[in-house]
Amino acid sequence: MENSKWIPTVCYQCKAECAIIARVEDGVLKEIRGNPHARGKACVKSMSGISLEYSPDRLMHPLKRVGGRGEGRFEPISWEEAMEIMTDKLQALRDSGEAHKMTASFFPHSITDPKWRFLNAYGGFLNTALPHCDSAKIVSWIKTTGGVPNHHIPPAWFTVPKGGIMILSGRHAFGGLEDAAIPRDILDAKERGAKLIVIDPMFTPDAAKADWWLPIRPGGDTALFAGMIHYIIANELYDKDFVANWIREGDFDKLTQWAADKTPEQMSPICDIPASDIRKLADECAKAPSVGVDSFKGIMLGNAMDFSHAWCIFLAITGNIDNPGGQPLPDLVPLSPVEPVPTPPDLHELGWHRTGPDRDKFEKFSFIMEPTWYEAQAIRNGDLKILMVAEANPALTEMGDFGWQQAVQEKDADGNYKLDLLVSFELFMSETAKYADLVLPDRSFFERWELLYMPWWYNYGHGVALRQPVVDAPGECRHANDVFIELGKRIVPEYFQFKDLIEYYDIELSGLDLSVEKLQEAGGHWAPGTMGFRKYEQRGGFDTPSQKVHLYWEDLEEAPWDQALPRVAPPAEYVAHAEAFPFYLVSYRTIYHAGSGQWTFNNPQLRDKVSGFHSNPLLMNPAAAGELGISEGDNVTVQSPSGDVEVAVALTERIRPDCVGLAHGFGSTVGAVATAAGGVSDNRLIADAGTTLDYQDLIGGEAHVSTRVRIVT
Ligand SMILES: Nc1nc2c(c(=O)[nH]1)N[C@H]1C(S)=C(S)[C@@H](COP(=O)(O)OP(=O)(O)OC[C@H]3O[C@@H](n4cnc5c(=O)[nH]c(N)nc54)[C@H](O)[C@@H]3O)O[C@H]1N2
Ligand SMILES: Nc1nc2c(c(=O)[nH]1)N[C@H]1C(S)=C(S)[C@@H](COP(=O)(O)OP(=O)(O)OC[C@H]3O[C@@H](n4cnc5c(=O)[nH]c(N)nc54)[C@H](O)[C@@H]3O)O[C@H]1N2
Ligand code: SF4
Ligand SMILES: [Mo]
Repeated sequence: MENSKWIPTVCYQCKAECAIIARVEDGVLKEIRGNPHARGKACVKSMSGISLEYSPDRLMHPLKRVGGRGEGRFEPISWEEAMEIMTDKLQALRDSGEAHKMTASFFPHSITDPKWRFLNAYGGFLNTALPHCDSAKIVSWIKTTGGVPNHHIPPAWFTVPKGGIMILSGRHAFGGLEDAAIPRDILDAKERGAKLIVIDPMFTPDAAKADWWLPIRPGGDTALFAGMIHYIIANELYDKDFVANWIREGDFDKLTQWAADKTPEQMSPICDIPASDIRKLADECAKAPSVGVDSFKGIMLGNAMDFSHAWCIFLAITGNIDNPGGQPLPDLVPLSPVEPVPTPPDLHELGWHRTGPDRDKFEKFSFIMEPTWYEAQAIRNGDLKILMVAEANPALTEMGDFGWQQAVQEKDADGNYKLDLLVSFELFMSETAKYADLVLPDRSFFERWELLYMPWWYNYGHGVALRQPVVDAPGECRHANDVFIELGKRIVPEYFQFKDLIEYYDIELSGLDLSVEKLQEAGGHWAPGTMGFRKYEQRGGFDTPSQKVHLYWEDLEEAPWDQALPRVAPPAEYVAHAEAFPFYLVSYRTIYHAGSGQWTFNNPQLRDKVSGFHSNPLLMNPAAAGELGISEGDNVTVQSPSGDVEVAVALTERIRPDCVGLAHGFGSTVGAVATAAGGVSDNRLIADAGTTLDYQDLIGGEAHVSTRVRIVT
C-alpha cells in the first residue's frame, strides 16, 4: 500500500466533531479511525463516512428553483449566476437599511467562523441551531460563575477520581454523543471506582451501564435536584469552605429559605422518585470526592432555566465547580483578531431582538443567539427577508416543522414570497433544500479546510483543531466558507481584505505562533495545556460582578414570575394537557443518526435494517399498550394538541408506562435511501414555536421534549 497514508482531521458526521484519522489510497478514502494522538474515537457514523463521501446523491452543481417552493424542481446554474443572485438581493436589502432582516442559520465550527464574520460585517445576525439544546445551560453558568461552559462541555470524565459520581440527567451520552471518546472515558472512570447514575424516563444504553437508574417522570429534574438541595442544607452536608469563601454573601441564606419547603417528600410526587431515593442520592453526592452532572435534552424541557439553575446550585454547594470530576470552566486562549473587526448590529436598538410580543423582557434573555424557531414567526411578521441555511435542516428540526414549511411558502398581497430569498448550502438535496431558491453544493468535511476553535471542545483541551482536505471535492462543490468570503469581498470588502480562507486562519493563529501549515505539521491539533482546576483560586475569584458564585439571580425577580431561584413546577404544557393527552412524548437520539439530515438518514449503512437504525417505531411499555389493546407492530395514530402522525408500535419494558418514545430526525421525503426506509417526524407533534414565543425565552427552553400525546387505535 505504497500510496496509502493516514491523515489526521476532524469528523463531522455529527456536531461532536471528534479527532479522527482518515486513510487515503491513491486519492480515494478507504478507512476512518479515531485519532490516537488526540484521545480520539470514531463512532459508527464516522466509520460509515465513506458511504457519505461517495454517495450517488451528493449535490454537484448549484441549483436554482424553477417550480414553487417545496415542489422540488430545479435547474443547474453556474456559480457566477448564483453569486450574482445572492449579491443583488443582499445588496438591495442592505441599501434599504434592513440588513438585519437577513439571517443565517449555520453550525459555527469556530467562534470566529468566516460566515459569522460576514454576518457581523453585513449587519445580519446569526441564528443557529445551537440554542435549541442548551442556551439555558450556557446562560445559567454565565449567571452563576461568569464563565461559559458551552454546549459541548460535559465534565472531563477522564478526570473523575475513584468514588466520584457521574450523573447523566436527561443525557444520552452513549448515543447522543458529545464526543465519541466519552463512553470510553465514563466506563474507564467506572473501572477506577467511580459511579454512574442515569436519570431518564427511558432505560437507555447508558442506563444499562449504570450503577443506578432513576426512571424520572419527564420534567421532574428540577424537583429532584431541589429535594437534594434541601436535604444537603438541612443536614449540613454542603461544602462549608466553598460556601463560606466562594458564594456571594447573602445568597446561601436566600437559598436556605427557598429550600425550606422543598423537602424530598414534597418533591417526590413531582418527579416520581421516592423520597428515600432523593435522600440517598443527595447523601452519596455530598460525601463523594466529586460529582459531575451532564444534561442536554433535560435542558430543553419547558423549564430549562429552572433546571439548569438548580443544577448549578447543586454543584456549587457541593463544591463541584472546576474540580477534577466536577464542572470544568474553560480557559479561553484568544485567537488574533482579523482587523478591522466588524461590530455586530445592535438588534435590540433596531427593535428586532426577538419577535415575541414582549421584546423588552428579553434583556434578560436566556438565549445567546437568536434561536432558529423565530424564523417561521419572523417570516410571517415580515421581519425576515433573506435566510441562508448551511449545515442545518429546519424543515424537519423545527418545533412544528410544518409551520416552518408553511411560513417559507407564505406570500404577500402581491403574490411574492414573504421570505424574499432562501438559500440552502448542502451535501444532498434535503428537506430544507427542497424549499430553497438556491441550493449550493458544499464540500464535505473530507474535502475542506476548517479551523475549529471552540476553546472548550472535549477532545482538544480548550485549543484549536484543523480539519484538512483528505480527498478532492467532486463536481463544482465549494465550501460555504469560501462562498461567504466571496460575498464579503463583493458587499463589504473593507472587512474582507485577506486573500482567502487559509490567510484568514493564518492571521487568527499568528498570536499563538501557529499557522495552518504549522498546525498541520503538529498533527492537526493544539492545546494550551492550561485546562487546570480551581482556576478561581489563583485568580482570586470568578468572572461575576462580585467575583463570587451567584446562586440568586436578582435580574430575574421581575420576570412574569419570580425566577430568581428555580421554580419546581412541571412545564406548563404538561399540566395544561394532562387529561386529554395522557402520555409524555419522549424524543431521543440514537448513535446511528445525527439530527435530521441526509448525512446519516440517507446513508445505506446507517439505515441498514440489521446493522443500522432503519425506522422509528413508537416505543410503548407493554403495560400501557395492553390497557389500550395495542400489540407489537400495530399501527396507531399519535395525536398531540397540535398535530398527529401514524406509526407502528414497538413494545419495550425500557420506557415508563406513562411515556411513549420516538427517535428524532426521521420523516424525510427526499434521498434514495432516506425515502426507501420508513419513519415519521416527531416535530409534527410538537407545537409550532410561534405559539409559545412570549414565554419561551424566559423559561429558557423549548417544548421539543415536553409534549403530551394520546394514542388512537
Ligand atoms: N448520535 C448523535 N449524537 C448527537 C446528536 C445526534 O443527533 N446524534 N446531536 C448532538 C446534539 S445537537 C445534541 S443537543 C446532543 C443531545 O444529546 P441528548 O440530550 O443526550 O440526546 P437525546 O437522546 O435527544 O435526549 C437524552 C435523553 O433525555 C431523556 N429525557 C427526555 N425527557 C426527560 C426528562 O424530563 N428528564 C430526564 N432526566 N430525561 C429526559 C430521553 O429519554 C433521552 O434518553 O447530542 C449531540 N450528539
Ligand atoms: N423533536 C425534536 N426536534 C429537535 C431535537 C429533538 O431532540 N427533538 N433536537 C434539536 C436540537 S438539540 C438541535 S441542535 C437541532 C439540530 O437541527 P439542525 O441544525 O437543523 O441539524 P440537522 O438536523 O442535524 O441537519 C444538518 C443538515 O446539515 C447537512 N450537512 C451535513 N454535513 C454538511 C456539510 O458539511 N455542509 C453542509 N452545507 N451541510 C451539511 C445534513 O445533510 C443535514 O441536512 O434540532 C432540534 N430539533
Ligand atoms: S460522535 Fe461520531 S459522527 Fe460525531 S463527530 Fe464524533 S466520530 Fe464523528
Ligand atoms: Mo443540539
